[in-house]
Amino acid sequence: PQSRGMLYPRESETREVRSLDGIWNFVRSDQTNPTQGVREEWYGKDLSRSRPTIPMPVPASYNDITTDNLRDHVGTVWYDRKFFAPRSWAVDQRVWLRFGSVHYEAYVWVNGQKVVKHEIGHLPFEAEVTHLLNYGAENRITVMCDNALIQTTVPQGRITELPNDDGMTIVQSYTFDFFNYAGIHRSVHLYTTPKTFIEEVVITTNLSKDNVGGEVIYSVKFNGSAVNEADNSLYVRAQLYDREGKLVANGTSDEELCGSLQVDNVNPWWPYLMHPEPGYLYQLEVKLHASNDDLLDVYRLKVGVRTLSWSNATFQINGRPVYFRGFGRHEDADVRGKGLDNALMVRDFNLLKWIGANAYRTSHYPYSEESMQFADEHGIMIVDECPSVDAENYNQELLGKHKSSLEQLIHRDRNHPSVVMWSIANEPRTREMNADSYFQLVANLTRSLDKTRPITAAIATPWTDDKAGRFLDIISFNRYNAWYSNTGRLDMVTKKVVEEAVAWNKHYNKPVIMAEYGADTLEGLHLQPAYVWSEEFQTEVFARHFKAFDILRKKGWFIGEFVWNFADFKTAQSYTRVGGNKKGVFTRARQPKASAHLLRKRYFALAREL
Ligand code: GCB
Repeated sequence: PQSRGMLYPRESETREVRSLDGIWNFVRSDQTNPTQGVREEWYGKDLSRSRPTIPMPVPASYNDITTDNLRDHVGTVWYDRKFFAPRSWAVDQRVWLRFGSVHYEAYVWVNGQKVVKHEIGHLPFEAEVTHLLNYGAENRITVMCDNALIQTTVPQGRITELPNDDGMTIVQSYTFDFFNYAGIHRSVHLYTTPKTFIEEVVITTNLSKDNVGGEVIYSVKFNGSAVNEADNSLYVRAQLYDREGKLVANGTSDEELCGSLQVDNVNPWWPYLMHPEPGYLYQLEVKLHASNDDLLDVYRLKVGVRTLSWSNATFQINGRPVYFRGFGRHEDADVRGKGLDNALMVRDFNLLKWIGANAYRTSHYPYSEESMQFADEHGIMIVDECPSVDAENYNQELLGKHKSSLEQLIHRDRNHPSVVMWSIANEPRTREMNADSYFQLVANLTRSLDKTRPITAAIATPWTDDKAGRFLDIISFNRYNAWYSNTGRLDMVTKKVVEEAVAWNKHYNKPVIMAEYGADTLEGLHLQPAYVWSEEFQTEVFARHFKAFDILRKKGWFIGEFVWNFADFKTAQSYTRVGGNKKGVFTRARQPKASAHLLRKRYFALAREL
């Protein structure tokens, strides 16, 4: 795993950022001959010289772009494009190539030279390319991407060879309930840093009891040698600016490049609707200096000052108990699949705010860095989930990758005030043999990487059989009363939800969240009395859950409700899915179903009350 570097690419007086987004050339490999491209060294020349290419947008999933069945392709695909490296970049600096995410596995070449390989989607990776570029000239970047999921990938899947009408074919299957979109999903950047540069910034924050005094603790790592050999005493100047751009604190680091800034009359970071000014962010300016005071590098990042605390009964932010009004979500849209789309992202946050939500879980994988920054700005709390979904058949290799995914996730997201909890898995098979030792190791690693946030996992195993909950700080459970169990029975919801939540709490003596509940709903289908798939039914299912939640809320330890799902989304084909999973409160085009209006009333009422 890459446990260093990876700061989000930002320009400054010492850094330049260039996007490589746009239309790339694309080739799908022959499914029965997946290693052909590597054997024939397609990365050695323009892809269009080895085969016919088609245009492919970056960022986007490739699956839904064409009119043939690229959607169900299994195995490798190839991308390439050309770009110029300006002459000015040749002098006295480094150049980095950074991918926001490629799903599932990526191999990258620049000018035919191997640069980096990365496995596990939804997470960024980068490599230095300073010595591979032709400056003042054209360069070529080639990416091979493999979407195959097997028993040792995160998430797991199975590849089988089956007879079809043409002979044999490769089939990808998986149990998780969202389409395995693939490709270059997020932006590709080239960026420069000085030779000696800021490689890592880690922020933690504190508040005095009365929330008036704030503290921003920073720790910086640099890479590269000091300017002259004898000079090993670099230092950092840190300056903190408020929203208006006024300097509110500044200081100089110790020789470990650590330090802390005190902020009087601090504006703490608060969740949406918990304070008149939610999502308050300061800007931290980090300047790396040589001992002769020469300015080496500058990096700026947004900082929210807040504290988290939790016990066996509550979860608190800045000393005030929080009740989560949220959603499970997906990065999913028509045509672009899981590709980063700013229009969609901004629309989604507008809808979250319209409906009064204060949180969502990044079910079932890390979401874009851009959306994490947006959540910071808008006071939306994030339950940050790693890409482990439906884990089973626990083995060492899987454990290693699962841990790596959490390490990479925490490394990427630890500075976001919006991230208030780590979710280490969704619906793992926790009754299986070895689930206890496996999750103990995963939870221990997570805690060793970040002690400032609690750990949860969304569990669907009945509490009587579960072997993972005892390693968590907060219990999240997923349950579909009146849908997967007692289908259609609206009269069998409220009591069951109350009973199950109480049982989880009794069993583990920890705070409890209902992390998923809901019903598939085809917008425009109206059936009275309520019948499954109708808007009436979804609305009734919600109303019955609200009754349960209101009973549970009085008990103190019940700390949140998350609807499944924010919006309709694409899944693999199955006879239970009509064009995908339709449990959205919004359609895939992001328009409200009837249930959205009911949920909005509830979320705003809860916000006023708490
Ligand atoms: C679940 C899963 C989620 C599914 C959902 C459903 O329990 O966590 O990924 O989409 O149920 O609708 O079946």
